Amino acid sequence: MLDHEQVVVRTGRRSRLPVIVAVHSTALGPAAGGLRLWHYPDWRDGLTDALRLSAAMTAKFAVAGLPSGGGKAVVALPEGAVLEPERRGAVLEDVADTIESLGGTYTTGPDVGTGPDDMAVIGRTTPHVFCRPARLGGSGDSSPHTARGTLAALRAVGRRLYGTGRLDGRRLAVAGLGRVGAGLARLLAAEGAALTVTDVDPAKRRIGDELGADWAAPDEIHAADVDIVVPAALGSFLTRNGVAELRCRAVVGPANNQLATPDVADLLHRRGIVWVPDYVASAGGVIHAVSVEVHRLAAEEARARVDAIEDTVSELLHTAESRGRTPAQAADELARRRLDAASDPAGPSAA
Ligand code: PPY
Repeated sequence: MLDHEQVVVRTGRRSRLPVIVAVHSTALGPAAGGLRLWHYPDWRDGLTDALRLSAAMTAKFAVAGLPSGGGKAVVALPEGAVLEPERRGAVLEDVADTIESLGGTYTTGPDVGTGPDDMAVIGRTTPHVFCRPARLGGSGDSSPHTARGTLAALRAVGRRLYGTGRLDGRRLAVAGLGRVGAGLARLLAAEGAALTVTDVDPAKRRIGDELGADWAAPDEIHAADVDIVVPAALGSFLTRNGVAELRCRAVVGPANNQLATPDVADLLHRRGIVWVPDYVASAGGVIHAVSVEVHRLAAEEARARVDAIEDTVSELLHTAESRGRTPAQAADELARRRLDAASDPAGPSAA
């Protein structure tokens, strides 16, 4: 069964590339979610990604308590394809046309492979775009806020496991040094955490050196001897086999779609490893963008909403424990309750 409200797949008029927009749910409000410009073996893999990522956005907003729905856009690039600036512009205009044709049902934003400058290009065609550079009236790069929100989630887990939200002296392994991962690693290093880091791009080693971090191989970092593993790269970081090799007490990070299969959440729980659902830990970016651009909050108030991820995670961990649930189940149930309340003809109640 298709549980998405709308999925658009088009060949871009200019780029001839597959442009995919998945609107999972608008039950809580107009859908939002980033544009992923990434390589896939087949465009259908991009479609699968868009379907999963947009559903995660619905849950992300529901748990964050924001009146937005879940969507995602994917442009599936063939493996090895390199987009020169002109072609990139054509791709972005194709995406912008598709978004504009949806009339506000879906607003895009940055995701893997895109950033504020790309949002500026899209903004020339459609107003339905978040995170344009500040000089153009947008809220700018969302990645520092995603990093900050993940730090808040880490504090909640630290408090739960070690009785303090301070992370100095804790050992953390950060897998992925893209915009969010590197930003988060910097925040953690500044606080005095001992870091092990990696990235598929060996050039990122420089960042690790700068932070005094150990370097691990990308396919081994999950098994690092640390307190908390932080997935900050592409999805499916946690596989069934990988869970057996973990030596940490918690896995908390900003990457979307961390679990290769949903049952991995139960395996983690059985091993006594705390897993904070990715869509909870990674919500800082959208929380900031929507708070500033839709709700017109001042920077300080938007930051406070991002920091409130710490309370959300604390409550989820508490609920999970008191009801004998995994944090994943507790978060899914909270999202479900809020979505059901919004679709209830009697009107939303305080779910
Ligand atoms: C995500 O949180 O996964 C996103 O899609 C990023 C994002 C950030 C800001 C606005 C819209 C989407």
